[in-house]
Amino acid sequence: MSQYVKDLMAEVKAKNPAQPEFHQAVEEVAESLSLVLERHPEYRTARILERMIEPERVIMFRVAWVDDQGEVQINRGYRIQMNSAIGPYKGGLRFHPSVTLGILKFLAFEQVFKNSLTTLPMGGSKGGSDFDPKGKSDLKIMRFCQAFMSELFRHVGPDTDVPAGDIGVGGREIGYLFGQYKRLRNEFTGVLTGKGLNWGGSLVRPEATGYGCVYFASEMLSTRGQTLEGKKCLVSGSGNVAQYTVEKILELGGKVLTLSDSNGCIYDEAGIDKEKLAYIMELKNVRRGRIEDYAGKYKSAVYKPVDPKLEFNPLWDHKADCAFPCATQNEINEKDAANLLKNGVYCVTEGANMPTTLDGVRQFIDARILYGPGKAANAGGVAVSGLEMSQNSLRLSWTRDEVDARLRMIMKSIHKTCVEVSERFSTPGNYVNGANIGGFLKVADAMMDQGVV
Ligand code: NDP
Ligand code: 2IT
Repeated sequence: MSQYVKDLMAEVKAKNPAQPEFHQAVEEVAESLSLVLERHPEYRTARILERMIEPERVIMFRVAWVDDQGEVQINRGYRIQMNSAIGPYKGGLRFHPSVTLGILKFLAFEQVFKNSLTTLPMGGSKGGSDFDPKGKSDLKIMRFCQAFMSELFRHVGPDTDVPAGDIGVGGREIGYLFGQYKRLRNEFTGVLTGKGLNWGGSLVRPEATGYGCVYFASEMLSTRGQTLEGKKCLVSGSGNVAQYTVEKILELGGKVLTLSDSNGCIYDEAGIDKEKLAYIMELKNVRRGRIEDYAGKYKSAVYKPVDPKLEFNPLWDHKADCAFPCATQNEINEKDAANLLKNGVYCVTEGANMPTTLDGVRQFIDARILYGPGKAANAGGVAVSGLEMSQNSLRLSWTRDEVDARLRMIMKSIHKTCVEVSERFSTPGNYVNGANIGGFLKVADAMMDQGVV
């Protein structure tokens, strides 16, 4: 670690105590950027990175609401407007009990680089709440969303900040949030993305993160003359990103062996085929059930509940070629990374944001496997959100094929940027440096042009 990175990290930790995920995200980026800052002292003089780690604005608010039993509930709401150098703030909302300021700051920081990589004009933000939607009735969810938007509406808008979904926020929540925004503003505008298809949403947005992630994996494999055909794949999670990752892997001829949720994971040696995926989609999106039920229905599958005493996740301990972490941050630790490598996995493509710890990342890089970090590999979701914004502005909608073709082109272009930038500044094939530096340069140059703000 260079002295510059050491000093920066000491300051970040002192200034932002108890935000370990934010420290982790900054450290990974700062290590990559030390390569650029040596060659471009002008960025250091202008203190670009120091400015980028300080959010432009943090909004934190009380969300008080009455549940369907008439009880008063209080949650905390947030929006972190991180950087608007290249466009209006853009990023998802997460509803999960683990949400804290530090988690959302790491996500907003990652979003700035990711959005820059998409080639579209979007700044970076993230928001959400410690509200837990699990097991709650539609009425409770609606009441919470309305209360949340009753404060958020003053801070967002189609040219200011455009939220979307993330963990715990899907089509249903976006609908309730949009309804409340429209009521308060008396305006029908593209203030959120991930909207329903008959009220301004874009085709392929629900599929975009998962599909994009698999397109990115295909691009990485093609550098070794390979495709996904016949590859054994481990996928984690079973929500939006995991489901469409599985769908696209199957379409390209791969075999999917695993899935998970926060209670446990399943391993299906016969493979999760299209019919089983349809069952999972119904289980998770309609009945909102648990992945454990899968093993009850399909006898070829084994279920393992989460065991807090285990130092590794058994999902990553199977022989395979490719891994797609699609659940949450830090789901691949040092031991999991070692297990993946031991089991022959040589292509890891991150659908989730920062699913690998710093130790895990270092192992993948040292082993020179194909490792696509989240800010590059999962950018397809926000990219199609950007396309939804364009369609809303034009007041027209593109066909499924048109949006999918643009998504493919964007993922190809992100891959190309990662490869070219890694060759220019570091070791060819180091997608971590490629994504961090590639995402940084566009934002840094815009900040240089716009003066000290
Ligand atoms: P969903 O809420 O649809 O699904 C999340 C999945 O991850 C569920 O299976 C959930 O299990 C599991 N999960 C969530 N938190 C934990 C936890 N603390 N421990 C174990 N498992 C957990 O969210 P998405 O699929 O949208 O998001 C998944 C990941 O992808 C996140 O990292 C998100 O930031 C990232 N992402 C999402 C994008 C999008 O467009 N939606 C775009 C880019 C990245 P359970 O059912 O038990 O809650
Ligand atoms: O992490 C992400 O990129 C998202 N949750 C999607 C953000 C968006 O604005 O579509």
